[in-house]
Amino acid sequence: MPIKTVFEGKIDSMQILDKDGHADAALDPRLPTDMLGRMYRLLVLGRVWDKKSLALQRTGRMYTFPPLEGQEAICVGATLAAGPGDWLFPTYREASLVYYMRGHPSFRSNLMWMGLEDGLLLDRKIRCFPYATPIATQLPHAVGAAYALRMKGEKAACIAFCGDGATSEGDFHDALNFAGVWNAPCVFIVSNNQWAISVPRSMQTKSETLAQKALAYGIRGVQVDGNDILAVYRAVKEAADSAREGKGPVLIECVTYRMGPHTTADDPKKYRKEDELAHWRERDPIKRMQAYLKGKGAWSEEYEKKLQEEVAAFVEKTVQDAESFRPEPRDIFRFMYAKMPKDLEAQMGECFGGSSGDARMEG
Ligand SMILES: Cc1ncc(C[n+]2csc(CCOP(=O)(O)OP(=O)(O)O)c2C)c(N)n1
Repeated sequence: MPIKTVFEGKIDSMQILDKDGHADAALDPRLPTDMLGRMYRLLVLGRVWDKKSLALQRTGRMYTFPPLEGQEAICVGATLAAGPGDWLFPTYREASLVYYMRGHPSFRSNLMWMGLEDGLLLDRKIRCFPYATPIATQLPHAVGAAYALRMKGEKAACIAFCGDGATSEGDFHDALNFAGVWNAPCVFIVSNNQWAISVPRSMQTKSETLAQKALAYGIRGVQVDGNDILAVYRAVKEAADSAREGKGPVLIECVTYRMGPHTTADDPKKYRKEDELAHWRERDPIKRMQAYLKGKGAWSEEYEKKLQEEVAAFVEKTVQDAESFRPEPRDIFRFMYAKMPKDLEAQMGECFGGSSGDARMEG
């Protein structure tokens, strides 16, 4: 039998802004200055909020928290690229920033990390799913939701985030397979931050890229520089537009680096080298966007000073609002069921007197 090639795959990689903030003129989406300013503010806000949360955790005012430092460009770029009707499925790491960008009150995101369920009471209108801690479980949910959107005739896509470690989970592969077979309007964003807690990317898979995992499921895969917000924005916009048009799912691998610990319970000094961190610090997504803006005459020391002050005040207010929030004790009972069983209602009556009404998580 003659031998013939039955499949050949290739993965393209895109970078628009290099590490010094120089843009590739052919690829630059040439976004209006107000949009670039919005992007930059959100990147800075992400960093400032993250550092504040770390400080709160270290001083006992917040529980375990997963820092985002270094990965801000992915969720900011992707969320700005999403259409208003699209649904977003973040992980624990980018959830606060994604929810805020979609209209969830920022203090509620702080509540999430203060152990209060109230933080995850998301208004359906913002079209975001509550994040799930079990790795990769949001991916089949996103594909199911994408399929449902199409069945309902809504021209919208689902945009689901996961990490490099998640690509070793069965749920990741189930999701890609279903997305391919159903041609579901779903965009998968893999934030390849090089580490899954203490497990390096090299121990995760022998594949040269994570984007190529898409090819096995018959869907398009692309790699972008995840510290380059313009590349992320452009790739996600193109992918979501084409998914909405019925052209199928896309997987986007965003190459980045987790600059901080996995969570506040982790100490990365135990398993990774300082020079690795230094290499990535030079590729910081915020520094390069700042250099790009400066090159366009849209950044100055004065602008930065004002922005830092505004963002710091915003984050302070977010903390104050979260710390002055008082949860409703009855919610211990009310969050569990859509309709409260009689025995639970009786127990609640014993604790607080009176009757319950139904749970608050309706609609
Ligand atoms: C199903 C499952 N297995 C194990 C864990 C424990 N765990 C929490 S975070 C994590 C690493 C995830 O790494 P990655 O997907 O690369 O995302 P990152 O945390 O780097 O953003 C693991 C193994 C979990 N939460 N869920």
